[in-house]
Amino acid sequence: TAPKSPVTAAQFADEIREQLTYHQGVTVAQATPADVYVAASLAVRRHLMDAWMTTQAEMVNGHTKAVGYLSAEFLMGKQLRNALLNAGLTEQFDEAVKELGFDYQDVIDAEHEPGLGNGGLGRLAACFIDSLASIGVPAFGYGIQYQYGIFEQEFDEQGRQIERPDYWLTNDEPWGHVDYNRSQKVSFGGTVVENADGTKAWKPAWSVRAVPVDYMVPGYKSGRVNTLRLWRAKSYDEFDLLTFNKSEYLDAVKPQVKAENISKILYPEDSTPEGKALRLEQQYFFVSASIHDAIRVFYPGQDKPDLTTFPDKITFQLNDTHPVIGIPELMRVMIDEYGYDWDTAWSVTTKTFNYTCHTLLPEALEVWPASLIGELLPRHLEIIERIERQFEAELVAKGVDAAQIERMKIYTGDAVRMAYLATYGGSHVNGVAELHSELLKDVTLKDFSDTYPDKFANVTNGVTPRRFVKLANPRLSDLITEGLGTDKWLTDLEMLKGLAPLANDDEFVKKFAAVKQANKVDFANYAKREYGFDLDPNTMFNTMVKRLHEYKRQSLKILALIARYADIKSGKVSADDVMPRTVIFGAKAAPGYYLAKMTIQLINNVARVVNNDPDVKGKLNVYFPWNYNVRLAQHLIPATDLDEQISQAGKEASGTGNMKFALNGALTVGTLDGANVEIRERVGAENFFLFGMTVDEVEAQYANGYNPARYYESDPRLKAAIDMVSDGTFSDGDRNTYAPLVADWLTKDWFMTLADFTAYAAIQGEIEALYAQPLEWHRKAILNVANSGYFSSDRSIEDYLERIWHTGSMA
Ligand code: DL6
Repeated sequence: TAPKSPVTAAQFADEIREQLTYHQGVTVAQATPADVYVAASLAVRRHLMDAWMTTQAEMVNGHTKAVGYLSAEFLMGKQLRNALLNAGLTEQFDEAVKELGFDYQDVIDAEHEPGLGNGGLGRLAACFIDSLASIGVPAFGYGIQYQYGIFEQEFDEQGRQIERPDYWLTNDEPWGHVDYNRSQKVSFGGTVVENADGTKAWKPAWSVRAVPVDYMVPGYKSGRVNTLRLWRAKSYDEFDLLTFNKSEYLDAVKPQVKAENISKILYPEDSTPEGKALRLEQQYFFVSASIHDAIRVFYPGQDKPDLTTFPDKITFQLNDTHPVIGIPELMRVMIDEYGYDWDTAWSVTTKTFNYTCHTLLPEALEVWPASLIGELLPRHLEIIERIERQFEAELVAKGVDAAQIERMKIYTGDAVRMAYLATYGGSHVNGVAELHSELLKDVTLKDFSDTYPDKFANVTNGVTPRRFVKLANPRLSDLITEGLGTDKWLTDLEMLKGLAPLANDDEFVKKFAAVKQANKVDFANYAKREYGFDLDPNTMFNTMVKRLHEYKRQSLKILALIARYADIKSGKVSADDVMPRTVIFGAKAAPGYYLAKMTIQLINNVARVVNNDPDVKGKLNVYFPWNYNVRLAQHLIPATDLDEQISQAGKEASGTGNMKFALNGALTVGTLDGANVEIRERVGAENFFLFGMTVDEVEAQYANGYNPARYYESDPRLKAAIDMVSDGTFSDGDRNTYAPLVADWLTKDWFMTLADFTAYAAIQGEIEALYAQPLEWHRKAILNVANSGYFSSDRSIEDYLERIWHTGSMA
């Protein structure tokens, strides 16, 4: 059931007017699109309010355990259209806005996207809370309300990435309710003292106030509205009047700055000790506040709650290692604040937490210096030490040999390995795709899986079809509904299988092709409006969007593209024989990641040179819209013909872009990595362009001493492409600009871009031959859509419920 709300368009227009008048104090005539956006958002919130309150009450009083999704990132995307969809008010809004004299698009565009995540991990968290609410599982998302989310990306004249702060909270933000009355105190530093009775007490040196900012998470047609609670750091000593009156203005606000820095920015640069400290402060800040909040919520008004029942009230999912400090924190809370003994606290803690690992890169598994933890959280370090002693004793009792025990140390004396702490301190550990979960067991956490095999599980990621099909691709949604004769697929995505027979129905295939073409025209218009690009919708749209990282291998794509350009320039291939392609990149590089930023510069300059070269005009075009974000994804994915998922096998934990593209009818060129493996299995090997080395082949190459120069020497097209990067073609004749990148390719190439080049270049012929037969291409694209229902985040959540959380929906 949808939340009881629907009103007529005229009534909804009145509600918007009412908000404009009584909340904002402007008339319709005075209002700007941004005013209407705020008023409409507040009006939708009102419609969801009853369901929100009921959901919260039933969560506390009901018999279903709740889920607390602890995540340093929630990359939500814009809220208004999603809230309208889930409140059943989309059409009313469209008409109401028109009636008020505004352009629908202007109002939607007035919303500033909250960029509270870096990429896949944060967007997954957002998909998961959408699915939890849509399935009707009581849940909290717990995270941080960063004042500045991921940076806004710009490119300078030389094509280099410039990072600017993202002022997303500068204007009215109608979605978050700042609840000062439910704040929590979070403390840091100081010392640990021993009480007369031998118990320990932490005497912290400083504290901050964690203020919750609550966001509604409306389910689609579930009648449930869950909560995303993002913590904002405030100071208890906002302002020192005495200091100020001595004209020491900056000193007067120092405590305020120190406190507010905690929630200032997503992922502060952590190459310095100060940066590391701030990261740990952030992690502890939101986790401590969330644990205390859950106790407040589930044991209302109780001074002496029976916390042995805590794991029956809530299960905390640790989204990567960022919230793992929650394990010693719950121990501390139970022992020091509520007087439980160690064993009881340990039993509750291990039952409460579970851990999802999202990486295979060793450097992405956080390891904190023990000295830092000792300084910021001295009591926690003591608890971690004791966990280590208990752990080692347990391993000895299990007969684990000394060398393995040494390898498995959570606390080495110098450092604390958060992934190991999470694995030992929780009930389950899961990877995010089948291959990833296998590699976790066989490589990354092998010692742990050998010792605790029952802890390990897989839950393959998923994406929400509401945002990434229904909202992003209304034409395809309508066609699916027409093809299936129902719109129930939006909550039961496996129903898409019913489209498979239609891949043989030429009429349906033509309609499908028309949808794609219309989406491409839309994107071309959008790209013109937003970026000034001139995209030709009659070319193949070939997209690679994701974070810029060496393992994802944007280099492979750009080298293949340069090779194609060189073929045409040298006359080896006649431009007339080239199938026209528009290549679209989207990617942000971490501000301190030198080679990634240089790759961005290279892509931009290849785009500049190629797009201005009359020899390839209309045949090869390259565009790099800056500031890739959820909004751009929603425009670009539905318009894409060919999607690139070309990471080195064994490096991408899952990928979720791959799922969004398949669901929107793009074909994928990809390696056997992450969830590509499962996508290919499901959509059919014949409907997926596979190339490149397998995990085993990659490992064999490492073992034999990988030599990239060998590939450079043996493939003339690769050599020509790399030489073109070196010879200044893409740097106005300067041979030094990309020297570090070229040197890395030729001497190191850790992710084996060069080794996979020949296979990648070869498969382009197959791709183009198929694209030359539109009906056949679109048949395969339909089969991708039809067989991707498994990749709904609703299915991922069902898997978590069954394999990890052991709870269900309230419905
Ligand atoms: O699980 C969500 C997402 C996966 O789809 C990506 O494959 C994976 O790279 C990403 N992981 C992270 C964590 N850090 N690293 N590296 O962002 O998670």
